[in-house]
Amino acid sequence: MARPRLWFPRRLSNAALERAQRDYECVINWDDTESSAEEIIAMSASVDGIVPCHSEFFTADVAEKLDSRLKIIANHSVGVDHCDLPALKARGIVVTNTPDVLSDATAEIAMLLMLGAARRAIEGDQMVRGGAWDFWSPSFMVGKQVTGARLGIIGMGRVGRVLAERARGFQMEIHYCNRKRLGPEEEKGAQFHDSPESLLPVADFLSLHCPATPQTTGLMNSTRLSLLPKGAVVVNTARGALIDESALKAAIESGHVAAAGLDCFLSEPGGNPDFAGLPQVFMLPHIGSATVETRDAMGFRALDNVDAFFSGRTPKDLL
Ligand code: 8YV
Repeated sequence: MARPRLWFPRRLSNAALERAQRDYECVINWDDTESSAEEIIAMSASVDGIVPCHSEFFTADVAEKLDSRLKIIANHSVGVDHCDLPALKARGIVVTNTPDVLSDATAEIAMLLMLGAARRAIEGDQMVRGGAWDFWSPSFMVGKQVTGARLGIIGMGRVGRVLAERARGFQMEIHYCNRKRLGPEEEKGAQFHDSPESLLPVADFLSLHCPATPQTTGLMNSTRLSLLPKGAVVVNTARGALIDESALKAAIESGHVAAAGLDCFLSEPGGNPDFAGLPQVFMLPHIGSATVETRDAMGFRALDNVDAFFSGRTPKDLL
């Protein structure tokens, strides 16, 4: 029997692509450019599976036009807001993701953003790097202390729980809001809040870890930002859609929010140029899961799902 044919619209790690080429007939976009809806639709006629990233969009319109040859979309991402799941299901296309394996790397970036935003890393780096450091005083570059502060986590899934674990190393007091309260062994003393409205007033630091859905889009709007304690720090490593970016900018400009650490934006790649003039905003280009170990693990997890599907088993991460 001919080997299934897979399309890799982005350049995954070498180890993942080597394994894929060993086991499948592969079409790899070595140029690593983004693909348009038309290109995705055209490619679906000549492959049995696609292993995309969050940068390939499978909207309802695309789903409707995909060729019936395509059987599985094995995402190389945990987030699947780029996929219209009901529309793909209606076409009989199996969709999987890669949970678990990126939790450590993403929690590391959340910690980095939290520390960097609180301790003014960007301002400091720019000053020293630019040769503009010509003064020192005890009242110079004073930031906000992370150790012992209250951390509010919205979305206490895998990444949120790893972040809580790292934050405990900084003696932070953990508060969280989640659809479901965790059991005591997972909560580890963290305080549950049944709504963002209850959580936000105690969040000296706020970190977002929930998926982007129609319900969470614009979650952090001006009303909710105003519920944070004055001088709070906002961190986002989940999805740009969770934050109303102009409301965040206004909250930083007014001083209500002291700083923000952002790894994702409404518009990607590119980010929001309106933040560029604000030294209080520490920004990264969506690299939460970008470590060698995690990229390999994500590629392998996506391929595990493909292997299961083509050998007639239910993929572990079937959505
Ligand atoms: C990835 C992500 O960088 O997993 C996700 O949802 O946003 C990131 O980890 C990306 O999707 C890699 O394919």
